Amino acid sequence: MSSLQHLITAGLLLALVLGGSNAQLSATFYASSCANVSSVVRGVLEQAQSSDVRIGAKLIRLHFHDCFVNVILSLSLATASVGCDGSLLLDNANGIESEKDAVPNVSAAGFEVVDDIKTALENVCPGIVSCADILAIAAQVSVSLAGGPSWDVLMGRRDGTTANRAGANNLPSPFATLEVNLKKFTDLGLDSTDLVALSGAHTFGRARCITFSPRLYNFSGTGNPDPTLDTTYLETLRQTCPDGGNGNTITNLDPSTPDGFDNNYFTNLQNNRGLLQSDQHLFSTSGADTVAIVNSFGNSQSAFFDSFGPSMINMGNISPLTGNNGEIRSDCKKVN
Ligand code: HEM
Ligand SMILES: *[C@@H]1O[C@H](CO)[C@@H](O)[C@H](O)[C@H]1NC(C)=O
Ligand SMILES: *[C@@H]1O[C@H](CO)[C@@H](O)[C@H](O)[C@H]1NC(C)=O
Ligand SMILES: CC(=O)N[C@H]1CO[C@H](CO)[C@@H](O)[C@@H]1O
Repeated sequence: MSSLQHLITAGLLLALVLGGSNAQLSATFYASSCANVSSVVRGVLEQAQSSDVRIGAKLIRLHFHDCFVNVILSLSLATASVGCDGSLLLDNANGIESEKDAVPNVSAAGFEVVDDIKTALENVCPGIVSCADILAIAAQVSVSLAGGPSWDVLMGRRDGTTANRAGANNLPSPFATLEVNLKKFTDLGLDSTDLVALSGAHTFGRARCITFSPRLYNFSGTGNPDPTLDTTYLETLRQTCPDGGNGNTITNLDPSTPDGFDNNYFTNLQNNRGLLQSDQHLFSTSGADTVAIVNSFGNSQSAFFDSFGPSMINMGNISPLTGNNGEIRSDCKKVN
């Protein structure tokens, strides 16, 4: 073979390897089996939103947690739930160690609405749409209902039959350094742009005082507040979260437009008004490549919107089960 042929062969092999894990995810996966899937999800979410303005934030966070089970910690790759496979939704039963019980998950919510979506879909196309895909579709519909960008959701994931508590406990932490959290993304094939764009989901939803109150009173054991925190915002947050008060009190992740999906999360960071320490690190870690990305998204909402969908697709591509692997659960809380 000529060196050109070698090059082409190598390129084809590489494409096969890279494309192999998600070859069957497609924007038209349900075109003939459940063409109305998106509008059914949208209908249930519009209804749910009328009684819970936070539901969209809850649902996109479920998709993130579902996808982010850390592969490295899995003891048995053959059976462990790695990636976007709906395992997060399983209740404890028959040897399933539910991810719902993992530490970062104590505030995860929205499970009832996932069940409502599943019921609505089983009524129109029984046994067709996986719970893992429901989370991916619900994430996109939630962003779009809150005024954010649209993107073509890739579908065709199947549901896992095991859950993995060790992995779920390895989710990124609000108290970790940028370096540690970025590594959790790069380990899963995501990059700095994905980390910054996806963190932009903190443009809506709420966080509990315990997830940021060390910044307000005793930052890193210094006895002082986090010096990167804007002093006016610090005073506001101290009123919401008094020292030694109820750690479960919630506040807006984006104080400027709490329920809208926009780029204010990034302008907040530029003004030292990031709520979580991990949010502010994206802008305040000196020399980090994330600083320029925050600036680009803070200065241009369309730059953020253009990146958000592709990064959601990258996240949704983390080790899905496809083909004959896994199953289509008929109840998202239980394996069939
Ligand atoms: C470095 C990565 C991340 C860290 C450290 C982080 C941390 C957190 C924390 C601590 C909370 C508050 C939870 C509580 O009150 O118990 C939260 C809420 C939230 N997170 Fe993240 N997160 C990260 C990435 C993401 C990503 C990638 C998404 C989605 C694409 C996301 C979406 C959300 C949403 C929407 C909420 C609000 C949920 C609600 O209102 O119920 N986060 N996050
Ligand atoms: C699709 O679903 C929506 C929302 O549930 C419903 O209004 C519409 O009639 C459905 N269309 C078809 C063709 O089933
Ligand atoms: C702050 O935290 C450090 C380390 O945990 C502790 O030794 C110190 O007593 C705390 N200071 C205050 C004022 O609570
Ligand atoms: C919504 C949900 O299922 N949350 C669970 C998270 O984990 C705790 C235990 O660690 C459960 O009590 C919650 O029900």
